[in-house]
Amino acid sequence: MLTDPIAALATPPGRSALAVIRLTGDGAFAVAARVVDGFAPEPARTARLAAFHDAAGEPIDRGLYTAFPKPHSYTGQDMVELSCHGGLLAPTRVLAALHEAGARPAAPGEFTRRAVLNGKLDLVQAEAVGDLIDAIAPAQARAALGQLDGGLSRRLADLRNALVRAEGLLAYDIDFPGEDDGPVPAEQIAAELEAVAGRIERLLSTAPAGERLREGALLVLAGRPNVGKSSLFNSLLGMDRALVTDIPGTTRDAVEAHTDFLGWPVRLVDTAGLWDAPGPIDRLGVGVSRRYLASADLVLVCVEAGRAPEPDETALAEERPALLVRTKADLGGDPGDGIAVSALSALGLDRLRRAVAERVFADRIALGDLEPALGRARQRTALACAREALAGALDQLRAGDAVLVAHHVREATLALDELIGTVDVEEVLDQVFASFCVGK
Ligand SMILES: Nc1nc2c(ncn2[C@@H]2O[C@H](COP(=O)(O)OP(=O)(O)O)[C@@H](O)[C@H]2O)c(=O)[nH]1
Ligand SMILES: [Mg+2]
Repeated sequence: MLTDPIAALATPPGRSALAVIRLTGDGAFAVAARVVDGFAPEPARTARLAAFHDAAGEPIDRGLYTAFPKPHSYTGQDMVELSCHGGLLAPTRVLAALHEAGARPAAPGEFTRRAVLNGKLDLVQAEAVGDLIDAIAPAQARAALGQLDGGLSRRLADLRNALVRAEGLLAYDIDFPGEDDGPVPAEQIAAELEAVAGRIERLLSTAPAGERLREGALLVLAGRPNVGKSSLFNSLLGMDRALVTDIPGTTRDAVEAHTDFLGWPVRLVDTAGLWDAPGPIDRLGVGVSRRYLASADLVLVCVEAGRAPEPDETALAEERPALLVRTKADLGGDPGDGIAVSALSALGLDRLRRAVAERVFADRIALGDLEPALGRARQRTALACAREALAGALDQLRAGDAVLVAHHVREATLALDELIGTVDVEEVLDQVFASFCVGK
């Protein structure tokens, strides 16, 4: 159990009005008392103004501190939050003073990890904390908040309870075959297991949309040189990221940028295109384009308005999820059935954004904001594991081997336990918290 006192900066380093430092663990209040003048843990959860000083008594800053006696804190342990002035010096010195006073530097995600270990959050909620911090689009933040509120956790807990109930029925069947009530009919157990398997299947079906939402949909701009891909890329981002010239083949490498379309997260990629690669570097660029195209959630096939798409362009639009975009519409060419846009006049950009969002997030939009979805491979893998185990249980039920049925149901329960984090699996925790920042 992680209980020793730790301290870390909870806000990003650099020039700012304020900075927040967190301190938690056994003895956190004693550590705080060595740095904060007149420190007292009571009244709890009440901000108070105090002077902060180092071990030698040298004043560092004046700021607010709030004490959270356990278990009513983020980590479930005694905790203190100090806010001091921002900038390079004050936060670093307050933190150094806390370290000198007996707290060690926190590891990435260690505060949230302790919250999980103390039952304040489950692992799925802890992942949501990370997702909320990393969110760049409102739809991502909404999904993360729903998960933090327990939207997904409650579903998983219901599934787990149903499995434990089935385990109970099975134990009854095995242990007390001679009881008056008789063993539980196999059909009843099969019906319960099938119901759980069906619910797991439905959750699993949310994974593609959920992962696309968490990671951002991959949109790849493709088309002949000079059709205006880089210009469109820049206009959609609202800044000049990619080079634009009238020289064909200007873009050779792929340029990727995150943004949101009407609140939905996208990763927009400008590529060299697929055609006319005169030199070796251009050909490399074409190779990169192909790899991006292969993993794209949607390809924006760009063809100038007024020019009929060539057969290869039509083929590109047809062989994968794609949208036909007619560029340079300000020049007056006929856009046909594609979406007419102009990077120059911004014509059609919002229509394009809407069409893309509605297309790539159709599943998620249909599901509604409040329905939980699986956003991470870890969640998908664990549920797939539970699904396999349940399929095994149903097979054994048909074969009439109650002991093996119970074994497989237990496996399914364990997969859910690992997912929720009710069993202390060190590697799982390491994996989840590796990407966290130190103050979280
Ligand atoms: N009139 C007009 N010209 C454009 C538009 N978009 C791009 N261009 C011009 O077309 C040329 C090629 O643009 P670029 O974005 O580099 O095309 P790419 O090779 O497909 O990336 C440049 O001279 C741009 O100024 C547009 O919407 N309208
Ligand atoms: Mg270009």
